[in-house]
Amino acid sequence: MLLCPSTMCMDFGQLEKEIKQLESAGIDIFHNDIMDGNFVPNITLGINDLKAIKRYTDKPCDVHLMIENPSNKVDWFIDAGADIVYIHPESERYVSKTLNHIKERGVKAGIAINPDTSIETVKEMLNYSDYVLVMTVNPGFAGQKYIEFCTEKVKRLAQMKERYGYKIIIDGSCSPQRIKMLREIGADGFVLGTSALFNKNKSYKEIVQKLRSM
Ligand code: S6P
Ligand code: MG
Repeated sequence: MLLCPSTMCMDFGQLEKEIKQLESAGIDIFHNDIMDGNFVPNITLGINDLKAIKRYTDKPCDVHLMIENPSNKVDWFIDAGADIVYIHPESERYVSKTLNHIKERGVKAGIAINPDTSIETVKEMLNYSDYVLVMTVNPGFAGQKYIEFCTEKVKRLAQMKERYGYKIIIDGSCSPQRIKMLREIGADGFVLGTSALFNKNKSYKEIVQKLRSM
């Protein structure tokens, strides 16, 4: 099970300490939410934040690009050290072309799909996707409510994943109970934000151990 802490939920005033504590807790991938204020109604991390995070860790770092027309910007993030690049098909005209470009640059490519985006509309893109990030909230903010109808999409994507060879990561309101349920239906990993990991009275280590033992 891939556990991916959402770095926008970290205390950036203690960046190095946060990263080291998350690493020693046993997380797998740092999940970096990049927003442009247009595709989503918020602005969060940018290129310099990614560079700063990379300075303190050798763990893989993804970028979840919630930006309009990412095709001409993916290189900026790959140059800054991204190991996995997620783009939203809703924001890009030639999605497979951009996914292919990401792979040609030697990093992993993924599509991030909004709650309103159906599998039918992204099926072709699965051929070029190493990861599928299933949004179970509308992107933009941490701490939102899980959208129940997304569970069905996870089930269907799980049935198709052997054929295409992608991994399914869930992003949005991943509480311990939901992680257990979604894991059972075939999800491979989870973005951990306020629902499971941050602002709790337990250490990251305790929380991660508990999630892994469920
Ligand atoms: C939302 C973003 C996510 C959040 C994550 C927070 O737009 O893409 O990655 O950071 O969902 O987790 P939670 O548990 O607070 O919903
Ligand atoms: Mg995200």
